[in-house]
Amino acid sequence: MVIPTYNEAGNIERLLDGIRAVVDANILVVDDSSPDGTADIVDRYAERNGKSVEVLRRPSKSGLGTAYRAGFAEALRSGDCICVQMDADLSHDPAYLPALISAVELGADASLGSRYVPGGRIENWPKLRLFLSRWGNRYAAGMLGLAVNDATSGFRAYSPQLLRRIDFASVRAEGYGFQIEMTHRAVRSGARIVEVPITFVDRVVGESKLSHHIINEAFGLVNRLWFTDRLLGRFRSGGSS
Ligand SMILES: Nc1nc2c(ncn2[C@@H]2O[C@H](COP(=O)(O)OP(=O)(O)OP(=O)(O)O)[C@@H](O)[C@H]2O)c(=O)[nH]1
Ligand SMILES: [Mg+2]
Repeated sequence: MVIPTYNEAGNIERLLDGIRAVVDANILVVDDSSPDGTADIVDRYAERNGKSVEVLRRPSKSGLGTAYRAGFAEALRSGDCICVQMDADLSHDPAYLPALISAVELGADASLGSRYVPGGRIENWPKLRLFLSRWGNRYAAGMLGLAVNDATSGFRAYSPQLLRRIDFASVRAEGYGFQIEMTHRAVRSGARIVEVPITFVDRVVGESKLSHHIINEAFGLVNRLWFTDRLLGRFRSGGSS
């Protein structure tokens, strides 16, 4: 399990307890020197609870995409394993982990915790935030032909074969863009993707890191991927499309 953190001191212990109550997994927290001491809290937690929890400390806040890449690379170094990602702010309920993981164990290449399939929900988001996320997802899926309902979800499981096949290390986007680009590469590689309905709860403790920059980056990325898809399509069809 790869969990990126920046200033999640008020959430991380509850999250680790929640995860360990439902799955037996190695947990890697990727922390960017959070000023609130998140990494030290994880280290103390690991001392009390054993070796299945570790923290990867990075020198400064470097964004979500680099945190996932570093985490997946570290996870795959220790061998082939299903890689799960989730936020540390308690928006993602560990109760969904068994469903996400077993979907991959049963043959899916990836499973997404989805807010936008029947049974999925969002609690406590302001209307503007809901609108942005819902229409952002529709735009990305429509433009790129993704055939998934929640391409920006940060709650996912990947098979090791898929992660290697899509060359995750070369994905450059951060934030929501990272999730979209990973989904795009997975779909283009012919991956079988399963969506598991989840109830997403807005964070109660700590601050959101969402910014205009992250939204602009995701929007620009979808347009860029749309354009390269068209170019590639032209080459493949001999310039006739
Ligand atoms: N290591 C690392 N983790 C980060 C960084 N930015 C965000 N995170 C973590 O990534 C997860 C998602 O970040 P959030 O701030 O919850 O962003 P979000 O979920 O897109 O937005 P909200 O729904 O408003 O909270 C959380 O666990 C954060 O602590 C970063 O630059 N580096
Ligand atoms: Mg969040």
